[in-house]
Amino acid sequence: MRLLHTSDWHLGHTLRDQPRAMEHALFLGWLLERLLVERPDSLLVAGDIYDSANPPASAQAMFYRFLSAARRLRPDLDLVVIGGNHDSAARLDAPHPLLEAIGVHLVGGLPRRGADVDVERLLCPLTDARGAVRGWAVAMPFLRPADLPRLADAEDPLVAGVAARYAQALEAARARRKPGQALVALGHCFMGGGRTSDRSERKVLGGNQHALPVDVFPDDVAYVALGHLHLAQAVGGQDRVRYCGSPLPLSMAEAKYPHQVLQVTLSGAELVAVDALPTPRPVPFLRLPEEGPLPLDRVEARLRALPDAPAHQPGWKRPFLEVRVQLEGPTPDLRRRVEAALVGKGTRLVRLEATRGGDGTSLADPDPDARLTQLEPEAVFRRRWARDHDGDPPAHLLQAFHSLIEQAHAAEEVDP
Ligand SMILES: [Mn+2]
Repeated sequence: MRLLHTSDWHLGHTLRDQPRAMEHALFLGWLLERLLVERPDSLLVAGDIYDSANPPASAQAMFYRFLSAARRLRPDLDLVVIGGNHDSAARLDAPHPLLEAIGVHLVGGLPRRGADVDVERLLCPLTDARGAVRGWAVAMPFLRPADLPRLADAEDPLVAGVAARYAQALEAARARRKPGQALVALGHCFMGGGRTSDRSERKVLGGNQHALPVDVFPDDVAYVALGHLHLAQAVGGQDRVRYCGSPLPLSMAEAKYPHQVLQVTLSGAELVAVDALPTPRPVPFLRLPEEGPLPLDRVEARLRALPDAPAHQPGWKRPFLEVRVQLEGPTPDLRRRVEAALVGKGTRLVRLEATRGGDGTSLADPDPDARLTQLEPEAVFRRRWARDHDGDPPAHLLQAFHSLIEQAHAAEEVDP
């Protein structure tokens, strides 16, 4: 039996207001092609379908078009989808009656039957091309604190609560399973030892310090298809517990990740192989200068040396660009100068990082005898300068500062 494992699509994502819809459409087209070419028995989507709890209608349409096309192209495919921390559980679950009718097993949030967890709804048989059951999936959505049993005595009640929910569902799957059938789990959670990326993965469960230990998934679970971390990785040195990562970079920090979906091969109840299928990267992510921040005039020269945009380049194909500048003094026209150097280059400036000199210290002196309020204005100005810049402030700025102070005093005298 073969599974395709993907997660963290973040449909509807924008990078500094730049839409990613074409990149998502190309990824989903590529994924449909994989369903036809590799012919996996199941497709597992481990959460963060959408970038936000309130995704644009166009993102929802894209998701439903994909599900409908996947079903049409592969009537025998098991489609299993769970909600992530970015998704609204209720919104994902709303079309459940329709999705169930076309055989899509989607669990947006922890299903309830009265006060109890509806464990049956978490279970999904995994079948082969002939329709024979080859395994059981536990489709556990992202769990919010309200989903967890109260285990006040536990060392970490949140972690213990999540572990208890998995244990309960895995037990139900074991009860269904016949010898030789594989046990598979889906989850959207933060595992201990996982490597995160800056600025992209929202903290889950009261901060990432609540990391799940890998033994939440006992050895009889042949494969764990995880979502949440955007860097593809095996957890705790175990091949069978995997984050597949996001198919696209969702921030500049993720530009160099090997974006992929995972192809998982099982034989009976055993894991045989996990192979990465790299996803297409139609839009380049550039970080300039590559070696780190440089003074503005040198950065401007680098930017002007970029090749001009190809003729008829569609807007969505324009490279994303991060520019890193080392500032030597106040540069109020920084953005304008960078943008001017980029005219005709067909890039999209999504991040302009300015590194300053100075000692970075606070304006208030640690010496209690020299409180900020007791300092002369010029002394405050000099400290402020020293925080961000090296050397003394230039004479013309000191002069300008004093003339502002005089104007402020004059205004005070007229209009107290
Ligand atoms: Mn995510």
